[in-house]
Amino acid sequence: MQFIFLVKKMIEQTLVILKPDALVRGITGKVIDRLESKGLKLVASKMMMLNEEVLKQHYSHLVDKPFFGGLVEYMTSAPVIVQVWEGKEATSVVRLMAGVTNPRQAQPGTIRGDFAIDIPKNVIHASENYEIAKQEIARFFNDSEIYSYKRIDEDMLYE
Ligand code: FUP
Repeated sequence: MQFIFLVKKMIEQTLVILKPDALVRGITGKVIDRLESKGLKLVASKMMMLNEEVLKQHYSHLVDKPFFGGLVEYMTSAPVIVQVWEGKEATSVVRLMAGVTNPRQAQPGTIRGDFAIDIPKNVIHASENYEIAKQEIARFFNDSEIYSYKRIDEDMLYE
């Protein structure tokens, strides 16, 4: 019983944004395929246009940076797909899979390392840590928009 509780505790939900360049370049499927193949579970997904107001909240740590205007321009240049992915330590797993901010420095094998070359056009947003993930998910989704289901391979994926 205690063991099951510990395993459940490590199951996290994290926020992903497939950014405008992912949609405009038609590579959303490739990114989603990687996350699904890893064993992560898509539990919420919606397409939307972002605006400056929500970006000021989402990127509050960057509002004073000289590049913020350009970041808003890029992030509002086309729709995005906002998603919640679930899995064991999902936040750090997705961050690792995304790669570092500057795609030229991102490792090959990461999403940014394989699909992008210049900031801010780095394909994907992934929550920085679990506390931030919870805030970001609440920013974009109501509880009723986040689904619960079992993947058919879940028993094989997890110890
Ligand atoms: P990350 O957590 O990797 O998405 O990185 P940040 O939160 O630091 O940055 C958010 C976004 O701002 C990046 F994805 C791209 C953009 N950015 C720039 O345009 N210039 C910079 O110098 C840093 C970030």
